[in-house]
Amino acid sequence: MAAGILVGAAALLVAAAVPAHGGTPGGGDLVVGKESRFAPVSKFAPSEAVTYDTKKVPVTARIVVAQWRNDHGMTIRLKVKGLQPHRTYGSHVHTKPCGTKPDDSGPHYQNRVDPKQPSVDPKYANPHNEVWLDFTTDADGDASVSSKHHWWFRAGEARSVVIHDHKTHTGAGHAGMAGDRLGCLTVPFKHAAR
Ligand SMILES: [Cu+2]
Repeated sequence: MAAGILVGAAALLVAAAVPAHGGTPGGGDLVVGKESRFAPVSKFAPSEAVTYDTKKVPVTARIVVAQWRNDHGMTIRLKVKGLQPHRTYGSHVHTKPCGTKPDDSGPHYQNRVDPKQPSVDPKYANPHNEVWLDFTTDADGDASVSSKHHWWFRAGEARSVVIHDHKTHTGAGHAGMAGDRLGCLTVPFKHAAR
């Protein structure tokens, strides 16, 4: 019974994340929609979202990630519910699936890959060459953010969305850094325009 209620609530979230009548961010076709409730590492199953800090990303919180294909390329949207209120978090698309350790999700996905890793060069570590989804929550701890790109992911190289402790830095030497990895959702992003 509890599971049924959960499924119902989850369906509502996806409906909220995916506007009806094609009113998508940038328009186009929804190609990926994934949602989950955060689970602590001790109960983490690879299909779920994981929290590494149950104070800043409570197990009651939810996450929805969607990817659209559209005329200009793709749009990625992140929605969260029930995080800490009035708080700014950093967030990005990462290259590996979530795991029991925060670093398991690997570095950020980059369209043009910085030959020097870890990448802290603003020429590569910026919101146009990577997918940044930083957000600030409202009084309920909810937020929604989207990011548009004129390129598509390479096959198998975009695997998760990570939530970080603070807003993403942009300056030379620390561009792309956003503090501790607080939570993560493994997402089966699509890699080709067709
Ligand atoms: Cu990140």
